[in-house]
Amino acid sequence: MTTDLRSHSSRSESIRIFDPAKIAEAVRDALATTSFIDIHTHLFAPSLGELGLWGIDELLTYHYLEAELFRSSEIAPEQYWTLSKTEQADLIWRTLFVENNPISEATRGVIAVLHAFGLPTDASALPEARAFFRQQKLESHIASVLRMAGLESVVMTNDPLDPAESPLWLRGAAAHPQFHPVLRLDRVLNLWPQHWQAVEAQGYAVEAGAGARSIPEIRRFLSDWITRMRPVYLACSLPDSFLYPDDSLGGRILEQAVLPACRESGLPLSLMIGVRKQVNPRIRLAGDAVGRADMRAVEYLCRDFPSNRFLISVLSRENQHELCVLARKFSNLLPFGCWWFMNNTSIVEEITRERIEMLGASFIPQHSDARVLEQVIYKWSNTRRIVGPILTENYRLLAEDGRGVTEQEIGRDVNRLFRGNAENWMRIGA
Ligand code: RAT
Ligand code: ZN
Repeated sequence: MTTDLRSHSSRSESIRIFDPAKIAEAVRDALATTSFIDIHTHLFAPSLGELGLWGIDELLTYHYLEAELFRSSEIAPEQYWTLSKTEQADLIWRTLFVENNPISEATRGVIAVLHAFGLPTDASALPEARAFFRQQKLESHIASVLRMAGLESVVMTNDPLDPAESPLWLRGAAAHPQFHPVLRLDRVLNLWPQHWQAVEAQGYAVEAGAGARSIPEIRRFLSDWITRMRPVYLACSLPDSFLYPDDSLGGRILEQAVLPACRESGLPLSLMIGVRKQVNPRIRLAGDAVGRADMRAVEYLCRDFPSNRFLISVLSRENQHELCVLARKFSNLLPFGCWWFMNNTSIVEEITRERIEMLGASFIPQHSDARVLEQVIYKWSNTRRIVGPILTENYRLLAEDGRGVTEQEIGRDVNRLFRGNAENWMRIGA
């Protein structure tokens, strides 16, 4: 009996599908049954304690929603920041979910999360949602959220110079099989003058100018943190004005300390390029904007450092096509995700189509950037919903051009896009 079933399923797997409706079904199935790896989030393993955000009030005070609040409420940012978390969440709920329809991507996400837990979604939903989240025990809640999101694991963002985070690592935070660390270097690469003393305080002989004496010490700092954290990659977000080659302080630290550390450890470097920090500091985390970057910096890095591997995401829509072209030139470049202001249905659709057409399955279509645990539920359901029709369309065209696709081949692509490329590049699961 078992043998019959197996031979039946292997027969159906090798059947080439030409019918668009059947292709769509097979794609939906592959997307629904593959556990993804979320390669960039701001979530934290339970051993990192209070840093991990979850629950309805955190969902409502997400900075994407705070930005929207100030467009629909008279409240001044200065006054908003004096409110308690609950008062802030109440105000955002009233403004964006009661007095307005939650039709933006970020507001719709909160509705999708409530719905996924079987909670009411109408104007009076907030008290019941709060009661529900109060009852959850974190460890089991994490497991069920990841299951609901169809995720095998998530990649964190870990800052060795964050005064709230670094002591936890120095004391030996426990690893968690579903939360992979990442050594995030924004303070080292972009903000050295403000943070070099924190490196010095950890026992490294560095100085403000990051001169020749400091470089080996920065390398020692990186290598110690790589040993301590066991990150799956090193990372930095960069402004639209990022240049390479560049004789600035950050440019020297990148070239002389960070890139050698990556080569030595065999880890990729993730560069997220195009953020214009704090164009409106009054709204804090929501106050960053976007600018078009000069992609020649990426080109020269990939060309000059063929033994380094670069995971690249760009924030400007205008840079997306150039990124695909560069990925066709350099196999040490892996485009990933539709980052932040790119993570909207219409733009994800456009970018993903373009990437498949230019790169096949040799990229990572999405990451969630979740800051609040339950966000992975809506962000990954959005991704599956958007990517399904795009893959279907590509297989339909392929069938029209003369080659049907098998279920197995569809599964192979979905697996490569949403976990295989990550596993290979980051040695996750190795
Ligand atoms: O999308 C975001 O939440 C941004 O605020 C940033 O955190 C960005 O994703 C980053 O990692 O710098
Ligand atoms: Zn992020």
